[in-house]
Amino acid sequence: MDNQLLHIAKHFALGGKIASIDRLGEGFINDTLTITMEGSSRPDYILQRKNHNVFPDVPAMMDNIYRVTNHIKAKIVAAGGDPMRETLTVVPALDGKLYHKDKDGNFWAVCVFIKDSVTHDRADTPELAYKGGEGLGLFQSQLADFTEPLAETIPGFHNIKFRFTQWDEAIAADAAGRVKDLKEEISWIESRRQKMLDFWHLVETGELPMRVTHNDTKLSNVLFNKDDSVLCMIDLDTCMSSTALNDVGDALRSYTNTGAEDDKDLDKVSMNLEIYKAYMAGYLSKMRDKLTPKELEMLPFAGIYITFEQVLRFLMDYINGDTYYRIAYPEHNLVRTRAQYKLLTSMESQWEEMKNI
Ligand code: GN1
Ligand code: MG
Repeated sequence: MDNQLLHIAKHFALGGKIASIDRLGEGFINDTLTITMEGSSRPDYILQRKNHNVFPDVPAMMDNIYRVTNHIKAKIVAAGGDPMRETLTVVPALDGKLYHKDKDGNFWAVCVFIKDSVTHDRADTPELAYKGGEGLGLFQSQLADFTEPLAETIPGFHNIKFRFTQWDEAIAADAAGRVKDLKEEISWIESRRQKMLDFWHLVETGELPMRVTHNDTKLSNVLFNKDDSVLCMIDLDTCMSSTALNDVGDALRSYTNTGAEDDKDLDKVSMNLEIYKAYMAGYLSKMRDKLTPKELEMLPFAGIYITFEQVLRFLMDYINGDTYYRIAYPEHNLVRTRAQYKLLTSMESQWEEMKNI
């Protein structure tokens, strides 16, 4: 076992002797490991190095997660559920903080590993999409009465006005000298600028209310029991205040895609309307009575908005010289941009159908 990792893990209130620390998955942002205690046959905790380039204020992020999960726990207890299973549990450090800062300035955090659970990478069936929608709907509904302010851990995360400010700076700086070769891709962004800003205006004026949102709602962030019933939303790093529609949009962006986020074969990429329909039904089964008429009216636009934002973010990172997203090969962010743009145009071409649903 890596001694450095062991040293870090020992700062947390784990109650026992650590048997092993192993790598888990490959997120774009954080490094994730599991901790298995002596006497256990399966992992007991998740240990994560939080990327403090992405999350400038890790203590505030952990404080958000702690307060939100405690609010959810109270709801679960009131409903007779299991508060250690049906939401995340933050494990504090021995000094009482919700994180540990190591000698290199890295931030680490621990939460309980929820056993006998599964995640899915792809919504291959409408049934699974429905359940994913239920997962998000449940999360948002448990937090619908959470009124304390949350820290904005990534400033302007799904705020397109702010993204356009970053975008204009990126184009002007042209840090990687790539702008000259991206005329077509840049026009995809510019031709939709006003429409996207108009949507965000509804948030700024309060016509679309602020709620507690998850902000990274892909299917792999929904945890299921082994029988595929929904447990809870995981990966709460980006949990903050925003419009509920951003969460739905980000889910639709990932669930409905018939291809991969970074598919090189654009013929494989499109929006699956059946999956769209099922996700919405699952989400609305938990949230319909909580949403305002304006939220319901604007809901069909949610996928278009967030998919557009993702095109912009991938392309902007490519223009910046790949400083944000982890890439597997030099053109990766450009491939991602094109694949997400294909998805966006597929959504746009099915706009009437989405509205009718
Ligand atoms: C990032 O690392 P991951 O997959 O949890 C990103 C999301 C993007 C996603 C694209 C904090 O999430 O916003 O939609 O990549 N998270 C952050 O795959 O920027
Ligand atoms: Mg994430």
